[in-house]
Amino acid sequence: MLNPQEFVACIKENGGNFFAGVPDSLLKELCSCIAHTSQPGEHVIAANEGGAVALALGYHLATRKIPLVYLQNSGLGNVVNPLLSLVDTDVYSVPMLFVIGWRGEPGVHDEPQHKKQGRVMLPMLDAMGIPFFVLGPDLDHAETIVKDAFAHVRRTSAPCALVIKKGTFSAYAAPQLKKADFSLSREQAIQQVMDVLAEQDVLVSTTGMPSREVYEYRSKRGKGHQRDFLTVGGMGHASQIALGIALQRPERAVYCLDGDGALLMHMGALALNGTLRPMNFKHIVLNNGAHDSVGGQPTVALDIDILGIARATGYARVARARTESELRSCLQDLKDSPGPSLLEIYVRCGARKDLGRPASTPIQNKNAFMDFLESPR
Ligand SMILES: Cc1ncc(C[n+]2csc(CCOP(=O)(O)OP(=O)(O)O)c2C)c(N)n1
Repeated sequence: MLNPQEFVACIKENGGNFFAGVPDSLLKELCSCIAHTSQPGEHVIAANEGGAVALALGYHLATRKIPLVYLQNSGLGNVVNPLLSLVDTDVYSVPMLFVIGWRGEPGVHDEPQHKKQGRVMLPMLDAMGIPFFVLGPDLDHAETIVKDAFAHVRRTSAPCALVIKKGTFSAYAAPQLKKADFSLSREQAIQQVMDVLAEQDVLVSTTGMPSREVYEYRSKRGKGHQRDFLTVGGMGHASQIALGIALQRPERAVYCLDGDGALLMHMGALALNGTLRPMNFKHIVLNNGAHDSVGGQPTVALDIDILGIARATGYARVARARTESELRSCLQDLKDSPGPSLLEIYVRCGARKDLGRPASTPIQNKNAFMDFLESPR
């Protein structure tokens, strides 16, 4: 296994002193080492992976140095546009090193949303003309690879990627970051929300653990999964899926359960939700100030005024809940009043160790959801 500290030291020895990215569970140990060992201004957790590429580009323009961009391969799609239309040798020819977590590697068990991306990642890098080195737990010459990768980036003034297999990095003992200590857990908040939904209401839940918590609570209540669309991939797009449904089915209340990391990832969605004014659209943001599902790396969401942004983009009602009783009254109001509405719930980080994963397939879930949407009120 690679020691994250030695790996980061090696990156720095080769001249890599700026890191931007979106965290990944497979790169969790590396991410916490980068966060812990970087000085202010040397590391930015970006809103999305395309933004990380842009930050890296800006860093290079200002310093002539080589930045490092880290991401889960799910984020490759977000990277493609700035990469091909700015960073590429046909355009500005910008040197940068990518570190990409390989979810869905063929032959390694993973969730359905990672399978296709896992299969096509190396061909995608090939098609984009990005040379790559694959790093796994058995590797004993990572230092040479990092050196070669930097040399290549320098020589060509173009990107190069290090693709990281599952289990490559050993544990990094980071000092515990101070986390917000809210009284509600995300799972409690989700259950409270689901308890107040009417029979015909539908729910679109965001990527990561929130969707797993939704699925498990429905299973526990034995009511089937037809009311829920789980946004298992496409992080940041849950509210636009909900908007797409809400606009077509104005007679049904459509709830979107969002995460703060996901909200930040494609925040432009708020402007559409507010401006198109679907009265049946109810947006709930579970704000723990972190990418909890992939290791708890911080977001800036507790430092910004999400309600103010929603209000400014045209949401009809906004509210915030921090406790169970505040949530009870906010949910009643959300239910009774026309939207578009946004309810922000402050929740603490953490999930149950034994949290399950959906037992049915995405296609089974989709079909049940569509049939349910068609059923008469
Ligand atoms: C485009 C993309 N980038 C990164 C990921 C990896 N990922 C899955 S869940 C998650 C964190 C989500 O954070 P948030 O929305 O705040 O919800 P929380 O887990 O904190 O409840 C990340 C980064 C992904 N699935 N897709």
